[in-house]
Amino acid sequence: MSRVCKMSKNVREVFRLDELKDDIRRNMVALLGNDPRSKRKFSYYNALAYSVRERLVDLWMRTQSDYYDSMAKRVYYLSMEFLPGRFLMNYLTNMGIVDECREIVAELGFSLEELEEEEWDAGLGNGGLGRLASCYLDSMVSQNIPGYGYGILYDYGIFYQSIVNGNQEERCDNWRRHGCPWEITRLDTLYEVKFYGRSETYYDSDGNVRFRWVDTENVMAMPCDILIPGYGCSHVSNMRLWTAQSSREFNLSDFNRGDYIGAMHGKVMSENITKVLYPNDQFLQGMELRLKQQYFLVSATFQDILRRYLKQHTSLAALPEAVAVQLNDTHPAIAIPELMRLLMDVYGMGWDVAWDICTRTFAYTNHTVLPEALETWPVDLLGRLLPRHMQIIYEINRRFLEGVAATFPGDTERLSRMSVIQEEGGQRVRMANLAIVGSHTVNGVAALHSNILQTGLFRDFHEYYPRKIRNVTNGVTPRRWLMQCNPALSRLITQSIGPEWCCNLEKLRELVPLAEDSAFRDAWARAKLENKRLLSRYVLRKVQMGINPNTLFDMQFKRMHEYKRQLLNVMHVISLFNRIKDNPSADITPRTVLFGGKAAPGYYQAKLIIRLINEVARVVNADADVAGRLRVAFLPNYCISQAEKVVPAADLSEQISTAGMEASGTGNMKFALNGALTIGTLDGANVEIMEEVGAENIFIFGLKAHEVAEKRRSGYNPREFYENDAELRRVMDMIGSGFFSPDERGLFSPVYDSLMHHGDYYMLMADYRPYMEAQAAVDALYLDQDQWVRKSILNAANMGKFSSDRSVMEYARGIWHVEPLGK
Ligand code: CR6
Repeated sequence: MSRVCKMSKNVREVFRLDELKDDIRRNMVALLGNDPRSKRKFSYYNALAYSVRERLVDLWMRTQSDYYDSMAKRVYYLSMEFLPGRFLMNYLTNMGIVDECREIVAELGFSLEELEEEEWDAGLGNGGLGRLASCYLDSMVSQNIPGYGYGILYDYGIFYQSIVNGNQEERCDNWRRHGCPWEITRLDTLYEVKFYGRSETYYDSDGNVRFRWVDTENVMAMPCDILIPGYGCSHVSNMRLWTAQSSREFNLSDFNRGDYIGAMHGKVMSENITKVLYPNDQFLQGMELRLKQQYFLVSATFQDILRRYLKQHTSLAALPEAVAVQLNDTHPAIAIPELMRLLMDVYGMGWDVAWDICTRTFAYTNHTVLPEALETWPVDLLGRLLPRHMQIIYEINRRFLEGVAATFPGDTERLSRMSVIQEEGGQRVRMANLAIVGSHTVNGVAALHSNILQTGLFRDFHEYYPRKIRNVTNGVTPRRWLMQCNPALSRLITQSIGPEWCCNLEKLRELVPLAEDSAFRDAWARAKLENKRLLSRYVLRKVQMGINPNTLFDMQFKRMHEYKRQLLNVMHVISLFNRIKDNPSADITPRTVLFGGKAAPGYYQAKLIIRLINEVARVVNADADVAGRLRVAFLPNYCISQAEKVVPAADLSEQISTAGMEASGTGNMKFALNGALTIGTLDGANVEIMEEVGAENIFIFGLKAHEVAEKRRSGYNPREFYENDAELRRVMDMIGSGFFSPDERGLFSPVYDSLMHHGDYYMLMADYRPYMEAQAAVDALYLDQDQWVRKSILNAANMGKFSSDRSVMEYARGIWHVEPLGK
């Protein structure tokens, strides 16, 4: 922390702020070829971005030489997704120059906020998993843990969602079409990535049988770096994102034959690898292109890791002492056979030595137990694309199963459950099993989830490797998710307890006594109201709807998925609507219910629920009896920059997944950190949030994870709830009969049927009444503003645990075995 305070004193000098204005003008001309007298916001945003970025390059190079000089062990965070959002404000926040920059920009005739709005989000991820990776990079570099993020620079990130006649429509997210000032493209660094071909044996000069991968089709990987400034900027790291380039010798024979277009076709095809992010959240699409993307990331990254390592070491034997690789889910798990291949086929090691190095290098994080998300690849597909890897996987499995058989003699069922190769229904490679076998540590992302891994999904593995599976509860960076997105609240907190909280979130506890101070409560409420006003203006701009900041802002923003139960929230809205209609003079707590989230383009049911939300909103918002008491809106295109507006303005955070299904959740943390009260099930990290904030400061309802499992075993009958609960029955009948879709009565039958006729897998019917009761408690508490605000303060004050600084430190000490540099 002292580092940060020291920094802010001479921040003008360190970042040459006196020259910033001139640099912006210079970059307008030199880099953008624009006249500085033009008042184009987009040009000024870019000129500012370049001028900010160039101030970090020096620090970045210094950080890199620090790493070299100290021979520090490095962490490589391999992830198919990063979700950084916008960079400008994050750079300024972490550099500590937001206010200074605001003044300078004003002198140029702009507000910082309007220039900020010119930046397009970097949406290189689907949701929580990608955003977690970005939070972890922020926390690594802010705590001087030498590390890098490695990923893919997709030309098209997560699609742009618009709502047309109530339905989701997808547009491509061509986020770099006007360039991206944060990228540093390394045109001169290219690695070759191989695909297809075959594995052949040969004898080396000592007469040993060796393998080589031949007749391959090659694609080049080019790195693009984006700097990641740590808070206070004593360190600056980067993420390195790969982009596919055709290899130059590609299809030379076609050229020679005069088939120019044929040769170009190959070039174009090979560059397709990094074109587009698969837009599925927790659903395996199983396309060959996706596996190509995964191997492309892994192969390029390992060439880079070994190049850097071999600059300072002569033998690969000490790799695990210098390199820790974290696999963000199984998406990059092909890294395990890849490292084996490199160590054996390229560097000539024997199996046992190579395997020992491998298993001391890798660790794997599991992010879901949903069966449809667990990756398996058909053996013939994987074997065709990566023939040598397939051989290695078979050999890993053979040796592994030998060990299992020795420990559990005669237990063939266990062998087939644990095998890396799934036999039933055509041979497939189980990537989770491969990742567990090839890693020294496996972790879940919240206590409950890790427990479910140990006793459920990975139970056999937990019995075989009793210390391998552990927990590291997720966290979020307080820099972006409080300091940057919520200046009103941050200012108040800093005035009250000093600035240290943003690097030591546990400090927020000092707010606890202030919850009893009515002047502080007033100030807290004013900050919330200010944020609600800002959001109201945004909603008006986005969906042309006025919302009243003095109503309870009830928010559910996350990917659309049945297990997250947006539908349960809609059922509550319909119930409120009916209560008002039945008794128009009823005294009810005025609410604004806001939704946001993308559905995977092929996920029919999730898209239908978006439509239902919009149709319910249409009916509710048009009703004169309801006016002023209930409003509903779906905000299109939920993304990081939208979250930064939504999160600070929430009163109530909806975290209502079926217990046992949300691995952790991180939105739950962001909302509570910004003073929202949570209504939620005992799922994922909600359990730990309750432990931290106290059961009296959170609205917990519904089945617990073990009860859900028990009900599934013993037979669950959703109809029973329908028959015994008139209010629920009425809601269901309205959905099923077309009350919300008068022009297309059967539109929502699939929603009705999934609950009434197809078993209600996510148990909404069972949780409806408990949810309604919890919502009634919310209403009652909101009427007592003093108590509500008190609890809001206590929520934020007790969120210290959920800083990603804490999570990253647990990984560093317990899994990566690295220490912060300079300590
Ligand atoms: N969808 C989990 O569902 C968790 C994040 C980050 C998820 C979510 O509960 O918070 O990962 N899982 O750990 C996957 O993406 C596979 C997610 O974001």
